[in-house]
Amino acid sequence: MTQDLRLTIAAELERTRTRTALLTETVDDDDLTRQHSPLMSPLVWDLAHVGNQEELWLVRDVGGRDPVRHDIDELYDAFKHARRDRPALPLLKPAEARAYVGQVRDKVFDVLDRVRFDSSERLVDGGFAFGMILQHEQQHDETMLATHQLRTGAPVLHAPPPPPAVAIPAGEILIKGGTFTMGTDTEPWALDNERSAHRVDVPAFWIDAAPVTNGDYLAFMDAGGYDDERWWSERGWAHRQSAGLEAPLHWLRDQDGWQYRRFGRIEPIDPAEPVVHVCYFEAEAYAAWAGKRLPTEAEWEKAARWDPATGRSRRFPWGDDPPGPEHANLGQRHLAPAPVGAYPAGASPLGVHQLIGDVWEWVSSGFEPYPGFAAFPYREYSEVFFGGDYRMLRGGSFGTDTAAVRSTFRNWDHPIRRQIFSGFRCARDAS
Ligand code: AVJ
Ligand code: FE
Repeated sequence: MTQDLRLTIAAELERTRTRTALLTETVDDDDLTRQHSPLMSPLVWDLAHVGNQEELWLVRDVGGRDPVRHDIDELYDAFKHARRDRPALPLLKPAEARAYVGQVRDKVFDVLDRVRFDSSERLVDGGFAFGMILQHEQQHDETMLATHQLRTGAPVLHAPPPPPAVAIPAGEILIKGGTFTMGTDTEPWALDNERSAHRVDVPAFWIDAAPVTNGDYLAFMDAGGYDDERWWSERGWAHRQSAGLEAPLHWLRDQDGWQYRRFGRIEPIDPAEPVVHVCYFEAEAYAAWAGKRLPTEAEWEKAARWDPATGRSRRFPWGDDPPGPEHANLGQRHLAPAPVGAYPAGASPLGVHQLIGDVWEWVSSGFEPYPGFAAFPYREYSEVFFGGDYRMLRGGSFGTDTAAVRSTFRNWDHPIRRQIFSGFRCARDAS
């Protein structure tokens, strides 16, 4: 058992590093060190930051080893320097950063060989610290993928297109009222904000069987949705005006209509694909125009986990099995969301499709702790963000790795952000 866990962790660490390498070796040193958007770090910062977190938690804390580099912690502390200021820091050069993450990783494999998972120490129990650190790397890999999307120049990432639609999801699904279990005590690598499991009473509601598509969203645009204040919240309208929003990020207009630029390629808009790169305020305006609203976080999680046959909350919409390629579009296997209806095997028992993968889904809730929350192992992962100007995002995107998403996983961002792989689906009251 312990040996199995060791092998699983080693394989996951290797798999994750392969992805990091792909994202940081397909571009030249200039692209690694430049800033592609003030919203993002230079890629070379993400790379060394991943290594530095791994060193802090696994080499020094779990392993009790001497520092690999004792002099760079401050440079790679996300709270010390804002993203926009990071290019001006005396960062490790690309070759130094690669050597550093490699040295850290060698020590981590040594720590992994010797660690006792059955120790009473909560940090290593069930391999948690390793799971946390490989999820952290995967989270930064998704951030780096968003940086690649913002980068200009010739395409460097390649992947087969997502699978075609093979099912037609129903329009909306009724989720019966009643309590369900939200959050978890049993997911070994769940982060602090997903804990603990608690009962939540959710009145009956309707939820869209699939994310809102480009076709749906174009109808909102064609109906003048961006120019009609009625559909926007007060803050949303102010932002729409000041930012000059008129289409999702990365959409380009020419004489024939809209196209998008995706990882350096210009492509026609696929009306069957979930809309991506919209901010919370755009999602909210679309929902109002459609006579609906965004789901709450509890509604989203009930739709994703609650099994009406047993009343139990499951790990994923399709059951308790980990995500396979037949279930969901995850892990940068494709460089786009899949059309609606491409993953019938991933649907919930009630027929809600594509909750996991494709696009992160904005929900209407802010970031609040669950009852009995305890920061673990560090306050800066979640606790310092509670009550801030955030909205939650659920379900992961095509750029989220399987190790970094669960039906309990909670993501958040400012409501104006749209450089992330964000889309949404709508809900409405049943009464
Ligand atoms: C959970 C995605 C909001 O990227 O800011 C990475 C994850 N925390 N390093 C982020 C995270 C520390 C976090 N999100
Ligand atoms: Fe980080």
